[in-house]
Amino acid sequence: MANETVFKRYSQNPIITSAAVPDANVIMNSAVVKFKNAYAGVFRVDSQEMVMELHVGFSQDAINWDIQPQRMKLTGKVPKDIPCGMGYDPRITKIGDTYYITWCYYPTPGPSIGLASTKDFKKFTQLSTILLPYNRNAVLFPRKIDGKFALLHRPSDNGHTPFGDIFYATSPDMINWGNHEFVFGRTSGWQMTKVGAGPTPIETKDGWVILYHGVHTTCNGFVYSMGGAILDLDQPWKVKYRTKRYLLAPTELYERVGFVPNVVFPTAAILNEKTNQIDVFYGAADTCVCLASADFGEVVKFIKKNSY
Ligand code: BMA
Repeated sequence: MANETVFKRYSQNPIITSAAVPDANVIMNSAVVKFKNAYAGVFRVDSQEMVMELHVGFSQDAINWDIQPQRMKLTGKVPKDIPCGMGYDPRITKIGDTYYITWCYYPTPGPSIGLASTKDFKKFTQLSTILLPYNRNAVLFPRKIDGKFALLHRPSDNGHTPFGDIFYATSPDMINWGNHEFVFGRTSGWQMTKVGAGPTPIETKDGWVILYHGVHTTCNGFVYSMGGAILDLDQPWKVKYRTKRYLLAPTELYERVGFVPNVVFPTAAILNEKTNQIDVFYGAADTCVCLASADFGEVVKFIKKNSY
């Protein structure tokens, strides 16, 4: 296909459309992980009322998904007056035997980041609202760094934010977050306007490999593409490499045409440790979920070779 780098699109894309849930308007930016001997996920389902909801789903092969028709149920510290299971752009990170979900929602007048945990994808416990307005996306690292939980996040504003940079924060207990460090910001070209973290960082001997979205502003609006970076293992706010070329940009019809045109928005990655293949799940045109795959070694090489 045109404009491909090391990532090749799945020939049967999109893998999930609004047909997967009754009354869905779109199903897009969603989080999936390995779970037992199969896969589980939390999906962003925007309803036909144009309300953003989270739904749980399961799959045997990570391609064919059964997504529950009802919203995800949360117990725990769910803010009063917020319909349970509302929100968007979830990420899932496994730490030990627990899966943590971070997502954006509105317990206040502005976008904030919620945190919930589950062990079985049946019972979800909300732990807290971990980042106050205005913040639109956050993803946890899969282990403690220097004795603390860690995440990447992206401060925002209340609208279609015309800026956005990636920050690092830590917590002793998953509830109280601070020690913010700037990681990297917008530069030029496909990432000239804003950047935001995507799937859970992957630990390698070279550092934490991250995939992120970058936004270009055209006379016709924003264009969202995917890039990659490698962050220092012990001090992840130190950027070792970062792609100057994109890894994947809206090119196919399902990426260029949809509810919001020209969007490739990566939110999950599954690395097969036997084959070293990485599968990236991304929202396309704010309409559907797509898959692109690569040899992970080639991704690391690409990031190093095409770095600023
Ligand atoms: C961002 C988020 C994403 C969306 C993207 C493109 O600000 O709202 O959910 O995919 O815009 O519309």
